[in-house]
Formats: sequence, structure tokens, C-alpha cells
Amino acid sequence: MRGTRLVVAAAGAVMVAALAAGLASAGPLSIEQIQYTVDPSGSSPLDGNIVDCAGGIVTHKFGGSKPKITIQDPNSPDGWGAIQVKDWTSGLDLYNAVSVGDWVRLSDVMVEEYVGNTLLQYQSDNDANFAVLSTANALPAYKLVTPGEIAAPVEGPPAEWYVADHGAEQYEAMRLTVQDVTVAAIDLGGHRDNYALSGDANVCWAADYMNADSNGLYHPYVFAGKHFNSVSGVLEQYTKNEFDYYQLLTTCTGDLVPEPVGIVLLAAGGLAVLGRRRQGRPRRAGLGLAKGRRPWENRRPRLN
Ligand SMILES: [Ca+2]
Ligand SMILES: [Ca+2]
Repeated sequence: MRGTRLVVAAAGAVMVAALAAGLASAGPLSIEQIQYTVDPSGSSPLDGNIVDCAGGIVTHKFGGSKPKITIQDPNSPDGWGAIQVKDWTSGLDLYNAVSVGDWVRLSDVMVEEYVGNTLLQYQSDNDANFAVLSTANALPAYKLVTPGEIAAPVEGPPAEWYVADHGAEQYEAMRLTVQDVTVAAIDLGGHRDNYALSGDANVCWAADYMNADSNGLYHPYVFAGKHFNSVSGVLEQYTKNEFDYYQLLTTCTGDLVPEPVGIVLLAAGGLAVLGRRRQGRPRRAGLGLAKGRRPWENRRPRLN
């Protein structure tokens, strides 16, 4: 048995060496090459390695206790296309120098799994460096997913929440949108800042802690029962103690799009007035209603 183990260990060492050689000769890795994994834990096979990364477009910056940026490679729109980069330098050399929309390439950054997320650690000790290859890039489009594709965890045992389906792993740090969702519950998760978004017969979790416009734990738009036409953000995992879940992190007010009924009616009324003025036909002021009719009566279909 011992001999067998040695052979297996030796074979493993050869594979690691071959992988390292292949990586070394292939130039900087794409984000997808760092993120992609078939490991059920979701961990990057490069966890603990120092790598060069071809990088991506900065989609978000977040100060927090350890400033970080999120970068996304538009060449991987379907999955494994984004990653967070934490700046550990005393002068925040990376964080302060880059802007949303910059394409940033990185060298000598450490791949590290942290509470469920694959991070690139930007550290002076490893002589990390970066280059801004271009600026003012359009941000990668939000990928439309169903709540079920980034499914919420389920409770059990009591007060423990674990996600059953890690299919969302491929979307880590990517820009995503869910549509037609209602806030089904709040005060959830490891920091009591998560809320459940219900739609499409499924539920996902979201949070606003990275939202530049949130005031406290939740954005003012968010409360139980609130319906949104869409909610967008970047996906983050949280795996610690009695929790393992994915959460859609909104980044600004624009990521929370309420039901637009009132706006649509107002716009339709304004357009009707404008259209009739352009035609030069005198009409009653306001919504251009026929005399004696109310708005909804004007919209009724004829019966004959
Ligand atoms: Ca993960
Ligand atoms: Ca990952």
C-alpha cells in the first residue's frame, strides 16, 4: 500500500509540475482559467499559487476594511468570467489607481480561497504589479439568470443555512440580473443583511452592503413585500460556520428597478399630449381624453 501511495504521490507531483510548466509557458492566465473548477467545493485548482492574470474590466470598487475591486473578462460571458482582487498594499497602490471601466492586467498575485470566494491577493510581499491596458471600456452586460440559477440556501438544522446547488459557482463575481422578483423575507444570513428575492417559483438571496447608495444594511428601496422589475449586482459566496450561500450584491440605486407602472403611465400620457400637439389637433389639456371619459374608459375595447 505504501508503495502505491508513493506512486500516486509521484504521479501527482508530475501532474502539478506539468501544469505549472504549461501555465508558465502559456503567459498570463485568463480569469476563467483561474476560476474554472470541477471541484465540488468550488475551490480554484490554483488556490495558493502566485499567478499572472490577463485581467478584465473593473466593474466595481469597494472600500470596506480591505479595499477590493471586481474585474470581469467580457470574453467569458457565460461563466467563470469575474473575480475579486483585494489590495493589501499600505498605499492602496492598485485600488487608488484604477477606475471602473479600466481594463486591468495583474502580475504576481496570489490565488486564495476566502469564505467561499476565489480572490486575487495583491500584496507587496509577492511583488504584485498591475497595468491599465485601456480605459472607459463599456462594462460587460448583466447576464440574465433566474433566481433558481443562483438559488438561496435552505435552513436545516435550525439556524443553519446551506445552499444545496453550487451551480452558481460559475457566476462568482459576475454581473447578473434577476427579473420580476419580490422581497419575500429580510434579516437573513450571516450578517442579518440578506433578503430573499422570490420569483420564477424560486428564491435567491441578495444584499446591499456593497451598494454605494445604501443607507445602513439595506438600500431604502428594499423592504418585505417590495416588488422589483429587476435586481442586478455581482454574485458573492459566503461560506463560514453555519452558513454557505450565494448572494447577489447590488452596487448602486440603478441596480434596483422597481415596478415601473406609474412611470409607464406618466410617459404614455406625456407622449399622447406631445403627439397630438405635433398633429396640430386641438384637444383637451392633460391626457387628451375624450370629453366626459375617464382614463380607463378611453382604453376599453369596443364591444362591437
Ligand atoms: Ca466559490
Ligand atoms: Ca471561485
